[in-house]
Amino acid sequence: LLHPKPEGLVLQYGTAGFRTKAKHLDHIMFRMGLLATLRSKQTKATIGVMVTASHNPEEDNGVKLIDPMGEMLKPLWESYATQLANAEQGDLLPTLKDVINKEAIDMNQEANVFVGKDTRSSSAILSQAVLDGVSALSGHNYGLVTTPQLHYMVCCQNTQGKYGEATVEGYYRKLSKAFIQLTKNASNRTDDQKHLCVDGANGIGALKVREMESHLQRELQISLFNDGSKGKLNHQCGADFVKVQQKPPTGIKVSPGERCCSFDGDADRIVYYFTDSDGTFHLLDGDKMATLISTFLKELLTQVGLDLKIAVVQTAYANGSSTHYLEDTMKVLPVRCTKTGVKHLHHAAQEFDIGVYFEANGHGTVLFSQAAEEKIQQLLEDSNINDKQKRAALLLQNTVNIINQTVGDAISDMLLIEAILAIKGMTVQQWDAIYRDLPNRQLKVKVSDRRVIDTTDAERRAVSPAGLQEAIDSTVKKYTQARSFVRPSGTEDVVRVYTEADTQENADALAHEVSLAVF
Ligand code: NG1
Ligand code: ZN
Repeated sequence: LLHPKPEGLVLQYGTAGFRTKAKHLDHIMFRMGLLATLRSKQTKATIGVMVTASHNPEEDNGVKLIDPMGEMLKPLWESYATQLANAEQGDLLPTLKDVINKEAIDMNQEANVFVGKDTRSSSAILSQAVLDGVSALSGHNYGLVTTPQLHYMVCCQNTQGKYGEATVEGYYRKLSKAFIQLTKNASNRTDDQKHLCVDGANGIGALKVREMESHLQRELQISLFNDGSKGKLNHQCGADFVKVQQKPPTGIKVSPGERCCSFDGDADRIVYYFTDSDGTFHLLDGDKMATLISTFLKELLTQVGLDLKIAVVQTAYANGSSTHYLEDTMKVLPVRCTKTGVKHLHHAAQEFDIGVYFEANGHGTVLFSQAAEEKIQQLLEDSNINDKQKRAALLLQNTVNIINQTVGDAISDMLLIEAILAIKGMTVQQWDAIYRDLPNRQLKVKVSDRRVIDTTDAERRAVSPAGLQEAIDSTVKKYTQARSFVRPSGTEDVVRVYTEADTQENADALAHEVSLAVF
């Protein structure tokens, strides 16, 4: 019997798909191959399966399915995934048949599944297990790719190339072309301004950034650290480490003031940072990126005179200063708050002409409605616009092209940020100074059952257990400029505590007090 399930093992398709120690995943991979085939037959489109555990340790692995337009799997199918994953060996066939019946799947329909993997040592054998499950007539194994590259290629395939060519080369060509066009608008850039330090987290992002570099015609000059040649994946490096520890990764040598960024293990997240001359570390996270990008887009829209509705989507983890800046200082920019998890942000962003969404941890992108893209195109064909408007319209068009709209993408976000800084003639220090982050703290608390905590208002308030929210409220009242919330993690067996306050000491003290209330 191929890929048997260890009896009694129960796993859940969560916000990050399935994720656990690699040794427990063989049967899951095989079954996700089967499910992807069914999803492909049902949608009559290509489906993606990505083998990765993102920012988690090298020993872990995981798997996520990608729907036809390159977006996350539909929630109903997430529940099929969980049912299929947990069916004991004898129940596997009936469970599959149940999905086929419920979804009225025509089993004669052709299927097509794209499979990709990250650089983990377990990924080769696990992606083979997926392929064993793909009984598709034409499955395609892309081998080593970043998560967003696979999302991109699934979308290209299902839009008959309208979004681009469904190859890694096609991805590099589309993004680099837009990048070169954008940076043409930046005059007199020095080599210093073109230089960027990248921490590849010893993962797939490092390999792919190397492949991409030759397409960039030295308009971006990258010093790559943690390229996988020595260090361990995500170990003391990568976007998650930098964000949570609020310090630079090991393995990176930079001078004070130098612009740096870190990818996570599958290159769908990115954070920027620099250390100033007195040694203070400055983190520019997803909120700072969302601010820079939305401000840039808003200015271009004003210049061309397009009336498009632009909004920023965040989660409760967004720094209060960023929300305050966008809503009050920028005035014009509405801000939405959703539950944690990219699918929620993506969904909310789709409600606007232009939706900029970022999680504070650096996962995010921009969505343009079809109407918005058409209006930008029409503008470019309009012979009545002046030179200034024409320039802005071209910038808008190339911005659309540089962005991977299917999902957050470290490489695409990096190119966009670099282009904006170049065009605005802005240093990383000036970008950082747009607003000052409120000191904050994130803690994990181990509890016997994290599911007793129920939340509402985009996870900003706890409705159960009784008394918890009242306890948090009265603690928060003792501090200045303070905010706090708790929620059960969707990816780890912990409760997360988040706090903000006027000083780091106070944010830490508040986090400690709130942890005790949870415990
Ligand atoms: P959980 O474990 O539910 O907090 C984490 C991240 C999410 C998202 C998911 C999926 C934080 C606080 N949470 O979710 O933003 O990235 O993992 O990978 O960073
Ligand atoms: Zn990731």
